[in-house]
Amino acid sequence: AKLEADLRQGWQNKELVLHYQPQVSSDGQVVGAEALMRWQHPERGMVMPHEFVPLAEETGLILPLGRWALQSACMQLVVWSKHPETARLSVAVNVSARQFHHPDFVQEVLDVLKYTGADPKRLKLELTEGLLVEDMESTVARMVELKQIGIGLSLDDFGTGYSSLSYLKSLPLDQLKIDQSFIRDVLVDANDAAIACAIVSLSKILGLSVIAEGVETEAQRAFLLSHGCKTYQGFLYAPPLPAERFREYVHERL
Ligand code: G
Ligand code: G
Ligand code: MN
Ligand code: NA
Repeated sequence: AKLEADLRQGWQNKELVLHYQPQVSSDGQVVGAEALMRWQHPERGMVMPHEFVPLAEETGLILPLGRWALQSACMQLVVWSKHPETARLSVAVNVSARQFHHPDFVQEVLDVLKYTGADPKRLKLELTEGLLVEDMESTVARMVELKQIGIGLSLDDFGTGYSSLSYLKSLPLDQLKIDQSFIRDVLVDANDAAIACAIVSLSKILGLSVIAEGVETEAQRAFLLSHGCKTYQGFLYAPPLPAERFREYVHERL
């Protein structure tokens, strides 16, 4: 209850910030970023999402927080669009089940795009498997609406949820995101390696792009590349960075 009151207060005091973690292609180019929320609490310090996102989901605070994250990320896209070095970057925003299934979600996305002037083609939404198995028919309809706006859809934490091949086939996705739990030991655990490779193959069969998250070493990256995964996110490149640091990072890599 204390944390909930603090979060409401922190939200009103504008203590929430978005950090951006680079997504990098096999030729070393930064192609985009995942936007990740942090809460800069005056006494607690930097509070990470696993400490407050579940609470925000339970209490419904995730609705205003999620809308704010979407809007901030879209404003960042507009800033990036004005500089040639960053104009081609995409941004991926995490979306909770409660947000996605809210009746006003699509309209809110449209409002944010209109208000910010962001290019929907540079915006990706990260959805989780759990969110998609709920009422398949209306979920697919909603995804189709988002796709028609031009937004990309990425399936986050892939492999950890209810992955069934039959439902994957019927979802209008653009990307699978290999969960970091399969990447961590990909070089030493044959099962993790097999799963990671299977996800890459599956993405090819389904005509989707694929990104590996939690890539920490050059050897992991080389293994993934040799198995056809050509986009990476993880500490090998950079942790989630404040917007200003992210901009510097992109400049340093040019
Ligand atoms: O940055 P970190 O690895 O601590 O983030 C952990 C998780 O918190 C992410 O994988 C994501 O599921 C969740 N998260 C971070 N930012 C957001 C956000 O803006 N919205 C939602 N719904 N979840 C987020
Ligand atoms: O959206 P998702 O729940 O997948 O959020 C990704 C989380 O993983 C973020 O909280 C981010 O800080 C964390 N993360 C990003 N890269 C790495 C990495 O290379 N290693 C580890 N252990 N965690 C990472
Ligand atoms: Mn994510
Ligand atoms: Na993830």
